[in-house]
Amino acid sequence: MTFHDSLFEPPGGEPFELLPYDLSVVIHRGAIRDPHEVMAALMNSVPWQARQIQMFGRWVDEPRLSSWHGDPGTEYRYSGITLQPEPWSTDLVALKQICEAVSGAPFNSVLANLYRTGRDAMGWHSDDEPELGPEPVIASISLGAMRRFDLRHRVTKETVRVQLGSGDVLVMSQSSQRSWMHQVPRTTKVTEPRINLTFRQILT
Ligand SMILES: O=C(O)CCC(=O)C(=O)O
Repeated sequence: MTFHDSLFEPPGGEPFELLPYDLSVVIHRGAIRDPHEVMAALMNSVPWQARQIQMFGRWVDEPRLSSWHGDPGTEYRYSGITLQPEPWSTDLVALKQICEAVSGAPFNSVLANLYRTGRDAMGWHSDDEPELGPEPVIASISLGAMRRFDLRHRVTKETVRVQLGSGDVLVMSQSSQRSWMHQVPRTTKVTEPRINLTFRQILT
């Protein structure tokens, strides 16, 4: 198992590739300025929803709150549900533009997730829905509580772990969604909320 933490990171906070092969997941530490203010604004302005999703044939509560925003026509289907996009807010457009500048890719939608405490989580999955295309670029903003993010290779089972802090941006691209799965595991150590925004380009 490979464990990446700040010991392995280059000094000065320059972008850092997390994956050893079948790339690419690059972390941009502190790419969002004033993350505390951004988090506070999104806590109040995003229409957070508790949903039920289908897991192994049963309907269960999603272990987090979420909200899907995007251009008209950007439907998102996962775990037995189809989300129609909420409109963009000024804050979300500003964050989208930062992600487009950081990644060099365009985005037409964003999934916002609110992890209320460490009890909320995201299980192992890849963002490999057909509407994202074969090699999607996904930019992921973290705000609020620091949470562990794990990546596991589908074949070799090699695992990469990283702590995502407030203001960090992760850019996942190339074959990474085909070759690697990711999760945000449950933890009893975190009591504060975290927001994650994954900007995506849905093929309409
Ligand atoms: O919260 C995170 O950092 C990851 C979110 C995620 O995996 C997703 O939205 O697909």
